[in-house]
Amino acid sequence: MTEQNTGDVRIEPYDSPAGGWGSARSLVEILTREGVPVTGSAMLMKQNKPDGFMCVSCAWAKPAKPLAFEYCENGAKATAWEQTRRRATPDFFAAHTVTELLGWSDYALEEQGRLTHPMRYDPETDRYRPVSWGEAFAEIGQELKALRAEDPKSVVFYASGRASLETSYMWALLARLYGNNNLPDSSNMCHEPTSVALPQSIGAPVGTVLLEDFETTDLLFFFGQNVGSNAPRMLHPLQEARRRGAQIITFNPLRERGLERFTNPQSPVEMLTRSATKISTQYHQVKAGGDLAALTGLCKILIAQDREAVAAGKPAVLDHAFIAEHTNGFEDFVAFCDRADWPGIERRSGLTRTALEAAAAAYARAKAVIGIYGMGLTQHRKGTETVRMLVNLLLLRGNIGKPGAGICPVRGHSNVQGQRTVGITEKPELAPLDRLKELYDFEPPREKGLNTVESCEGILDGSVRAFVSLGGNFLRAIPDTGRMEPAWRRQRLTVQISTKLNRSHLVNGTVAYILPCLGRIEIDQQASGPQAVSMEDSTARFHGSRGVSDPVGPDVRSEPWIVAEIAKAALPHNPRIDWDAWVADYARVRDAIEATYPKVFHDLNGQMFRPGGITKPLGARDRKWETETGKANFAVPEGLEADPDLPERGPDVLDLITLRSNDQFNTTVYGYDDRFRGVKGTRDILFMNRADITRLGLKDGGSVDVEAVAGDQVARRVGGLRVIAYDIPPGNCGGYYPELNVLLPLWHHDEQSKTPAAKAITVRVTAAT
Ligand SMILES: Nc1nc2c(c(=O)[nH]1)N[C@H]1C(S)=C(S)[C@@H](COP(=O)(O)OP(=O)(O)OC[C@H]3O[C@@H](n4cnc5c(=O)[nH]c(N)nc54)[C@H](O)[C@@H]3O)O[C@H]1N2
Ligand SMILES: Nc1nc2c(c(=O)[nH]1)N[C@H]1C(S)=C(S)[C@@H](COP(=O)(O)OP(=O)(O)OC[C@H]3O[C@@H](n4cnc5c(=O)[nH]c(N)nc54)[C@H](O)[C@@H]3O)O[C@H]1N2
Ligand SMILES: [Mo]
Repeated sequence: MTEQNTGDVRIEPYDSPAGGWGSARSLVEILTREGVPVTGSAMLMKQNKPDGFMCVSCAWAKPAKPLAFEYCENGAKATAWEQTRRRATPDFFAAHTVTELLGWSDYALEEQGRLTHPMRYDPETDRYRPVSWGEAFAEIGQELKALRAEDPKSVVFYASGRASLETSYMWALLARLYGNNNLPDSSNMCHEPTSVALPQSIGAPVGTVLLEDFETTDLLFFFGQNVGSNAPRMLHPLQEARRRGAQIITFNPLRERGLERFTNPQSPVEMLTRSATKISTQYHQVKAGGDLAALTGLCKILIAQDREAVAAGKPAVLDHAFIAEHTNGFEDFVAFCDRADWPGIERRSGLTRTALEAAAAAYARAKAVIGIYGMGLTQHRKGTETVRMLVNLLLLRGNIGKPGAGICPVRGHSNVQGQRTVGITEKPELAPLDRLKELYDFEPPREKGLNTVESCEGILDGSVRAFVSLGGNFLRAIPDTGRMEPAWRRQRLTVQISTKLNRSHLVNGTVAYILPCLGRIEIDQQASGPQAVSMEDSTARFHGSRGVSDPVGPDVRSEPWIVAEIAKAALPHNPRIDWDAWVADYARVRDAIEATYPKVFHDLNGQMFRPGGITKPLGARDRKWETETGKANFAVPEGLEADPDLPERGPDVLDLITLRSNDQFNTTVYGYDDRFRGVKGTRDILFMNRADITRLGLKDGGSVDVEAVAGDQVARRVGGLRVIAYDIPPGNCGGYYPELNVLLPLWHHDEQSKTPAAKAITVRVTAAT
């Protein structure tokens, strides 16, 4: 493994709150390093403002009345990273062979700066060489045509969740015109359990909570979401809610700093007095994958208390009127909870009945409750069931479809939710195929396409011949990277539309291209003038975004232009689609989006810059359940185990959680510090419970090897990690994604949605040899 450290490694507990001075310092460091002016940065002033650009980091809601600085430490880091003065020019590529670059860390690759020129892989010299855009599209078009003639299903069109609604709409149309629904996106590794669970439970594929609900809620549950690092702007509404007296109950194996204390870096008083708001009022360190059991315990307590209350003639604990009018499957669910036994619940959750009773008591008192969750719930074998279990808890007291309440998945990439809304999906039933047929006079493919895991399987078995990628770093983000890399090279064609160099570019197909594109922060000049784009946030609101800074270079093009050129080069002419007119004026793409989705979009062009955004219509918010039963459905899980089919486990086997540090955005590594967790200068670490360290004969600070226990004859190992004694439940250990993806078997995924189960990988840890 490439070493992921700076040589100056320090591990010290970090006592400060999230936000605060630590955040200000960390930000200045990165702005300086990337050559972005620190003071008076006009760019940052426009971040997440109604007339500015929408942050390229997370998807959290954008308020109608933004703060003076409506960005967080990590949003500003993302801006600095994109707006860096550094450039990965053709000279850089001439100086390094691809084989040499394969030995570089993720950090070192992206730190070369923005890509400036279209590049084609040259096998003779093992280098990427510059080509003209014209040559690039001619060859890509020819290759794609040849593959289409053989089998249109042999090509995959991947999208990472950053591209705008406009680009995404064009991308999905390109794939369908090409002849497949092979449209995996980063959501397949992320919130796919949400997209599967919520339609089953409440008839809507996305969360129901709006930003205003934070103003009236009494209680927020936080399941497996690390707000301080991954959605820090949410700390402001949370702080406000806490000040009003709302409770926050967290379930997380780790004591994450942002969920404990927060100092608002934009409040001079808080900064000077070093005061902080306590965020969580209860903190439950559930075992990895123990949420299904913990949630069952909570529901079991509430059901039992309700029975007692009703029998004693006291007010009911459950909302029986809501359950009767709006839900289905309640009796079966009650039977399941009654059957679940306490020793099983306590063992699997790692929490005591008393602890769960405290959480249930707070829930029973609260009038309006929000259930927030992230990767800690979704990335398990039973991820979809676990999400449905959280909905069950909310349904018991009518906490969906009323102010201050609802289900709130915290989405990842800044437009990942929007991509689904405009057709990037491998599931044909989610795309308006008949409408597309009508609009564009072609026969859209009706067969299910490949999701992320299935694309990987196709690459392994040779049926996928080409991978065309709209952003992202697929090969680094997926499971089983050790098995996938050699298979990846057997593809005929790899094309990646990217802003920065990453490892996916270096493991190339026979014909391979890197196409450099503009980021969202840059001014995108087209025939009709500078263009705006739109996106959807985590609360299903659409916002316009306008670039504010100069393009990084003369040979860098916009994503819509690149997608249109690929379409023109690879597809037969379609008189109904004028790709050039769309590129000349993105408002025409928005017209097409509106024509395709008349129920969702109305006057997008006119309203997209409205402060606070356009609210997407969602039946569940008004208790209109668009499910098969016409009601909200309680779900009965199979059992309490979120990661059931693991092989026989001895006492030396641990469950590994793969985590993000505070200094990364997915596979983009900004630096080697994880401030809140007290790690400095390294990513080569393994957090372990002290008792496990002793029990396994290891040493705090010692070096260990980690091997996956998958029972499938494939060797999956990572060597030389440093053990850190940490406050993590016994039997669990933690380390960083993407470095540890080599340990994650491809088949270890959520049963229903196929999201890789990256939060519970069974491993054996031994002293380094
Ligand atoms: N700065 C920054 N922002 C980001 C990203 C980034 O990498 N950096 N990534 C973006 C993307 S694409 C996404 S999807 C989101 C991801 O944001 P999150 O959903 O926060 O994802 P993670 O950091 O992977 O893990 C979330 C938390 O789950 C906890 N956890 C692990 N296993 C379990 C479990 O079994 N049960 C429970 N209850 N908790 C568990 C971990 O301790 C961790 O605190 O953030 C987005 N925003
Ligand atoms: N073990 C483990 N694996 C995981 C996870 C985990 O928690 N644990 N998390 C999963 C999750 S939630 C996700 S979302 C995936 C992330 O998977 P991806 O979305 O595929 O990966 P990113 O790291 O976000 O992609 C970074 C690259 O995107 C490109 N890029 C950046 N901005 C732009 C832009 O504006 N346009 C274009 N065209 N390209 C751009 C840059 O070249 C950069 O190198 O990883 C998943 N993998
Ligand atoms: Mo994600």
